[in-house]
Amino acid sequence: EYGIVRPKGYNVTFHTNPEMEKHHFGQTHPMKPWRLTLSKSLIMSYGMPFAMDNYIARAANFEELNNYHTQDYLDYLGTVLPEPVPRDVESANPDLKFNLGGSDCPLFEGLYDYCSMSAGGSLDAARKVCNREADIAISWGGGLHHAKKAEASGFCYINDIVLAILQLLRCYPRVLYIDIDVHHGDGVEEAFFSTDRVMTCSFHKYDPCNFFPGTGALEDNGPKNEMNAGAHHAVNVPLNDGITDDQYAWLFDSVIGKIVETFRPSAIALQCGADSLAGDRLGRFNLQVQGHGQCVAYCKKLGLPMILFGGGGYTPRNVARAWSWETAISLQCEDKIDKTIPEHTPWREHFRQEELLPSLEQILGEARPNKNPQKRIQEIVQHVHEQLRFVQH
Ligand code: ZLM
Ligand code: CA
Ligand code: ZN
Repeated sequence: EYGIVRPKGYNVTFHTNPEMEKHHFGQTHPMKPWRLTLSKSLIMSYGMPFAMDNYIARAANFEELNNYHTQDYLDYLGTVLPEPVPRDVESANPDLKFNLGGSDCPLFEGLYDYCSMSAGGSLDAARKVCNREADIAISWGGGLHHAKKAEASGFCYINDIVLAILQLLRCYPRVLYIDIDVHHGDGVEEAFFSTDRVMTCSFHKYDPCNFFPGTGALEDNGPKNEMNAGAHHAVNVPLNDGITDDQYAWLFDSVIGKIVETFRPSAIALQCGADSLAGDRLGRFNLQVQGHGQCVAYCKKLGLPMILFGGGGYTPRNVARAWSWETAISLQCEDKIDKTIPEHTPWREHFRQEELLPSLEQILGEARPNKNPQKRIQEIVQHVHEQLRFVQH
């Protein structure tokens, strides 16, 4: 009814698993898998599924997870059971194995299934991009960028992004990883630290003592040893509270433009964490749906095969707005959709009391004061351009 048609000349695949969305990290934990249900239903209410190939993501198997994660970590993850009484305080559980069972990475019912479904969606997406069956493949249930080889971290247990990039590397010589989540993409940076086949670039709030995970300084650009192939192949864009759409777009275009020129990626993996939006429960930035989506639009214009991953995002209605808008950008139907949330959707019903005419673009939450002086933004671009003089492919 919205007349969303398949984009001419290319294909989008969409990978979700409704089973994944039913899992709970705990009553007040900020990570709410049902934000995926909200996003999916908004995307459906716009009729977007008619214009793409929709797949139910299968669960990744042990062998696939073992392509990055260690056997002993996976064995433990697969057998450990939740505590009968949930514990909220780390001090109550001093010997956390593999960083599991604290308040950030709690043990919950069906944890292993949740992790393997998230990874399965991202692996399916990577295979579609490898087979050239997808120009853009979307895995909003993935993007769990903090998980380490043998450790859970920051709400992430299995690094679906690393697994998907390893798959892309089987068919593409060089992959560019871009991370617009408000947190530093430390797990992905670490996994590809010593290779020149993957360049990682994270934009994040940086305040080593007060903001998780505390890594990702401007000067952290990979191994310091020039003989290591990974030298200069990690780009970090540390930011302060309140960055706006205009500043972010200028930074993004300057940094990614230069990376594409020097690194010459053959495929892109873009983590679209929605906690960089204004009004996020954990985030600190001032991005609007428009500014967040600009990053997706910029990458799409490069015309390279691409995977879009989810990630953070702790104000579920805003997450649904951003990921719906970015699905529309992928389908090139931004101009065809009505910015007023469709009336007959479970989504509209859900929020009727709060917003009379909820709009796709108008996000919830107060603006934060901008603590990013223009001079600092220019310094960052200057540093990145100097760093990239060492990169030539
Ligand atoms: N405490 N409950 C982003 C991952 C961010 C580490 C400080 C826990 C929280 C947070 C958990 C219900 C991504 C840290 C925080 C309080 C040690 C973080 C449980 C509230 C709650 O109410 C909460 C009891 C919890 C956790 C806040 N944790 C906020 N920030 C970060 C991890 C993940 O978006 O990048 C990708 C998906 N952790 O700051 C502490 C140091 C644990
Ligand atoms: Ca980031
Ligand atoms: Zn985050």
